[in-house]
Amino acid sequence: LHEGQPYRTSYHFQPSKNWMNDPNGPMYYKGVYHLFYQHNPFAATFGDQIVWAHSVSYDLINWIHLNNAIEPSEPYDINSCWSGSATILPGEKPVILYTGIDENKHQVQNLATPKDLSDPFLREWIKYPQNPVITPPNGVEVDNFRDPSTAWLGKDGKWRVIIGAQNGDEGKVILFQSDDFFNWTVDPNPFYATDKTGVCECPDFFPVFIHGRNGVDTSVQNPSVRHVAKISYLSRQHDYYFVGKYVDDQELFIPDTNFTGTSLDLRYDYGKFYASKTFFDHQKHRRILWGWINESDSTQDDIDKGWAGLQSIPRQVWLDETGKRLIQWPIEDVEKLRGEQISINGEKLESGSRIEVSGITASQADIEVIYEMPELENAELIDSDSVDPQLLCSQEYASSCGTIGPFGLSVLASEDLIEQTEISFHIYKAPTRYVGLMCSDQSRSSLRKDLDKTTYGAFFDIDPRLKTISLRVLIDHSIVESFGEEGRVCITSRVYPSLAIGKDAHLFVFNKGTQSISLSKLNAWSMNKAQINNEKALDCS
Ligand code: DQQ
Repeated sequence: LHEGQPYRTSYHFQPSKNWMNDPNGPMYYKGVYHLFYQHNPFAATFGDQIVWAHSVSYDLINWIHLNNAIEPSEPYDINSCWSGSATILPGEKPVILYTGIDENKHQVQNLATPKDLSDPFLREWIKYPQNPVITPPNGVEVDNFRDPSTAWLGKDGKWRVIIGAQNGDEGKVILFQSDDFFNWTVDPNPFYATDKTGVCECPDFFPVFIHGRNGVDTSVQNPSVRHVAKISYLSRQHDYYFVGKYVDDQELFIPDTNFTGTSLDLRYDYGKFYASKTFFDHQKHRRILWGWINESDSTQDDIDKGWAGLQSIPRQVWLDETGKRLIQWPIEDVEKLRGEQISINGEKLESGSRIEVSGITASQADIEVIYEMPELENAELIDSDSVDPQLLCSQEYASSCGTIGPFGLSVLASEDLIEQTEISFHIYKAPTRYVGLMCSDQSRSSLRKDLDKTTYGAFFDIDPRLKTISLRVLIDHSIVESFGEEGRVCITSRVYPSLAIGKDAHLFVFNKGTQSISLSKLNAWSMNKAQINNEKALDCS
């Protein structure tokens, strides 16, 4: 299974071959989850004939790949069908809005609807004859106007949609309104704008409950919700989000914080995670987030291995108790894949200790660790507002070890640790509080050259009243998704070990700090393979 393809995953969404990038139009419709995605059917690299590929699922984990839903065919999308979203109109009628690269290479927005609503898989989609329904307005570059969001309905009965754009080096999110979803009028005031950021891609806008973990449907507006705006900045290759207040009768979104371009900005994920999109799962009352996880190897590697691009495990997202940031957690459905389990309870990790967790498939695993909150008073001092956490994590490895940390997991490790990806915590004392630093260190992930081995890091608040610090890591051959503090800090990375492959991958728990750390609980599971197949293959099986 993995001989010739040591980096293909066993339970992450990916097409059978070739290139994949953004998740498109994710939706739940009549018992079936749909994921469309940007796909190059002809090569393992991005191309000039990008289509909307289409897969369906009953649990967001096991998938059936169908035929492409939307392909370049008309003057308004002849040069590619780029990203967009789905909206469920009243009467349970799904509709897709997507960006077409037209015959003049302008970016225009087009409508498509299912050919047959009685087909549970909605295999075929029909393009609206009067496409495009939205063309670039004044003040927007015609080749930087794309990625319509899911639409929402205002109290005035008008639809709203936001679209990413650029004008000079100003990034803009433009709002359009419509009574009938066919005729759209531009709002002259940008919904959101930032200077010196370049184009805003894949904007998303959705409500979240102030209390609880349930998701909220996109059009809900009442005192029990706050709103989240998300932007993918091409110039940064990161997904940023802003929590704030939506004043709908003024079409005004007032974020709690503005984009600063520093590590103080809120990101869904502080590793590799881009062009993400949420949808409301009204079967289980969840807001679900998909993120495109690109490769960290070279283009030639992608051509040689014949594929490129993964999607993250879908995450449920909700507002944390402070109301200031989101919490993300792998959907519980992934736990169905858990196989044999190893547990370690009440172990003391002395300074310099390292324990191997053996007995599970360390290259395909789900790990949850709970550390007891250590004594904090002799934590090293730091001014976390003036230090870049990613830089600190990179120096971390180089510098001597600290007092409280780094402690954590070595994953996809060779037996002699010459290859390992280190997920760790380090606790510091800042002027007025304690801060945690979470690192995902790819610098020693592989002996192979010409890989992007960037180390990622992020700060998170430590509440000394809490008795524990938690870490969850999903490992799947060439992707490591780490969730710190029950999903308050997420870091995703791609690694391509040359030794720590398949059964030669090992898992260790370690403490390099001078202060011992108590491991209150560690559970590690082997993960079984998800069923992700082409429908055609299923037909003849
Ligand atoms: N990828 C799509 C664009 C979008 C970009 C093209 C974000 O629509 O802006 O594949 O990764």
